[in-house]
Amino acid sequence: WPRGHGYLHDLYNPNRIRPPLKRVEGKFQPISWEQAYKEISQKINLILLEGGPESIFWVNYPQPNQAYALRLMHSLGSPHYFTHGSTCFTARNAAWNFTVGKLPSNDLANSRYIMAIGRNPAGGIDLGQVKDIVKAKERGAKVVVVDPRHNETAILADEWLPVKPGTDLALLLAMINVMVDEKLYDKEFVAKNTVGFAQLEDEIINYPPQWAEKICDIPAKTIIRITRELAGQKPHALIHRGYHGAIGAQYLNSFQTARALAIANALLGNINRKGGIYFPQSAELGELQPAHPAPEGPSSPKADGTGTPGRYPLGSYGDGISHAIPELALRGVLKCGFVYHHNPLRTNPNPKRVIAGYKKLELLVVIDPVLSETASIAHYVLPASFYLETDEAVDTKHYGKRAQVTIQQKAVEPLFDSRSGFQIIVDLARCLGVGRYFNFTLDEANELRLKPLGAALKDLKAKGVLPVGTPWKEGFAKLGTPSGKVEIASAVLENLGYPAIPRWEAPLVSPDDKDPHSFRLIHGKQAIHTHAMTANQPYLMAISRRYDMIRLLINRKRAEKIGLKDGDVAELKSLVGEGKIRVKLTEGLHPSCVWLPSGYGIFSKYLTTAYDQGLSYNDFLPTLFDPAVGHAMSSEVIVQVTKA
Ligand SMILES: Nc1nc2c(c(=O)[nH]1)N[C@H]1C(S)=C(S)[C@@H](COP(=O)(O)OP(=O)(O)OC[C@H]3O[C@@H](n4cnc5c(=O)[nH]c(N)nc54)[C@H](O)[C@@H]3O)O[C@H]1N2
Ligand SMILES: Nc1nc2c(c(=O)[nH]1)N[C@H]1C(S)=C(S)[C@@H](COP(=O)(O)OP(=O)(O)OC[C@H]3O[C@@H](n4cnc5c(=O)[nH]c(N)nc54)[C@H](O)[C@@H]3O)O[C@H]1N2
Ligand SMILES: [Mo]
Repeated sequence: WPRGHGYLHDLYNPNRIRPPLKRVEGKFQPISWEQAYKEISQKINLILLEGGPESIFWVNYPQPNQAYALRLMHSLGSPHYFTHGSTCFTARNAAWNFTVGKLPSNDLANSRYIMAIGRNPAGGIDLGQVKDIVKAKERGAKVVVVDPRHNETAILADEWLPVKPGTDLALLLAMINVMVDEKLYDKEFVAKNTVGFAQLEDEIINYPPQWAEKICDIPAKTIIRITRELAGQKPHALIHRGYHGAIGAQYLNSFQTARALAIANALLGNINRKGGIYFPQSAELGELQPAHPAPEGPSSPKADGTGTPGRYPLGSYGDGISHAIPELALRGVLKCGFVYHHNPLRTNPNPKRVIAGYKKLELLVVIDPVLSETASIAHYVLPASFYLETDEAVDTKHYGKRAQVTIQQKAVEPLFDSRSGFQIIVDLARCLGVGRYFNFTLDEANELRLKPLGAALKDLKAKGVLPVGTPWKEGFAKLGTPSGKVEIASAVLENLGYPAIPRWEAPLVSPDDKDPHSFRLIHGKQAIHTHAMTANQPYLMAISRRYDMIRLLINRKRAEKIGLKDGDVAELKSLVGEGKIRVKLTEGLHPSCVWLPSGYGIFSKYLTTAYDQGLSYNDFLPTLFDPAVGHAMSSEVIVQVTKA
């Protein structure tokens, strides 16, 4: 709710950019659209001669027009289209892909037992999921939350297990151990629909609950009891498939943790079952070709190493590793970039390094409604119209039981001189001499996208959202894995040199038990803010202040040991950053960590409401790449906490 209301008001945010801007000797000057396009394409033509098409990239938080951004890069011959994925979800996606072939959803409403491990739908909001959890509870379901912090979902839960951060893998391995040892798993499902169970039986004996207790801080008897309860409700029981926290992109062991989580679900026989984990109905949008032939595409691999054997074999080629962009820029591999609906200077790890990298670019074009941190160092800033002012490409939503097709339509005429993302992509293509790949209007493209779905553009425009395809049906069908079954043991992983069965792997770094000032720095969403982009919204910032939300959470006992009282200012130091922030003492946090809300720490001086309020976890985080997936490992950071 507040996020929707607050974001709505951003339409009139006084910090919005009016005309396109060009940076001249450190100062922004207005420039016309046509002049900006002309200068940008001239620079790109020079860069193309010098560095070839591979030196150009586009990075965005995907929007409905992402297919056109990719098409623009491909029409120039560049493989370098990136999303934010490596800072969000790539470890989780990779694990589900290797285990069941794709990312599933959770049938929360019909579940009898819900376990959420490092996933907080009431804070990292998904309102539909919160409603479904409440529905399940009203029908008598039990909800267990595993989180180092007593999060917003824990308020709805029957039980909170304060796990030691970075060690959920031990908990999950022990739960699997109990399921196998006590034969609590779904024998028929396992026999028919999985491969590798015998190997799991052999290896899982290494991980009894008594072993896990010492690592993850959850008592063995609790692990045994929870596992029995969960399995007692199978197949209408589930462990949430996860998003960002714990298994998304946080730890060295996030991929193994997500694999163990997927396998624990499969042992419950809940794959594509009511009240379990299910495969949402998909709706494939239509193609522009043959009416509008696709560009040939790039001939070189992605420079970040995704899709290249031996580099990041489990990485996502489609998303790329976007937080590698600054490194590739520093090495001169990337020379020119477009940043759209994304703010890597604030949302990537290690801002000093990110700034150095993005500043090294010969040309940086940022497309955003405001002067974000990234926009503030760009050569050109193109004012993107806000979603309320924009007609966009049709899109699909397929994480529910019925696929949906959606359309974004403007509610008001664009304010100032802003343009839609789609328009900007088409304009850029024209100026760069690849306009032939964009010889269509938005409506024509939308008609083609809708064609195979049997929905008419006219109806979609009237309704905004239409259900398409067939409704979900319960039951196991052949999966997209090599065996067509759930891969408890994965031969592909083994061939790539990774364990076929999840194996215990410690986090990359751990706090020093003997040092009272040493903590792991973890983070999470607050329900009223979106990433770093809503801190500048005056109403939302007013809520943050009124409810005193810009604070570092610290375990009460540990705070007292280092002389910190509630409301004191603490100083935080890591290998790469330092900063000061007021602390809030709590019993609701595991003693080994401190917890920072992820929405603050804005340092663009153009964002006048949010500027210099609070800190961001990225300030403390070194530039890291998980060796298999390439994700940012955003909680592998130790900070020294002292009274300021
Ligand atoms: N500090 C911090 N870092 C994070 C996170 C965090 O919460 N805090 N979360 C992590 C996760 S889970 C994710 S998914 C990523 C997200 O990473 P980002 O996508 O970089 O995050 P946002 O803060 O949402 O930045 C979005 C940018 O889009 C702009 N924008 C907003 N509306 C529009 C629009 O209509 N059109 C255009 N063109 N631009 C628009 C905003 O002004 C802002 O500059 O960050 C990761 N890193
Ligand atoms: N309000 C709000 N909602 C959002 C977003 C937003 O920016 N703001 N962004 C959307 C996006 S892009 C995303 S990715 C999702 C993210 O949704 P979630 O993944 O649910 O959100 P997070 O807050 O990143 O992480 C969830 C929880 O993981 C906990 N955690 C941290 N470390 C560990 C650990 O080692 N083990 C365990 N078990 N828990 C741990 C944190 O304390 C936190 O409560 O939210 C989406 N919804
Ligand atoms: Mo995310």
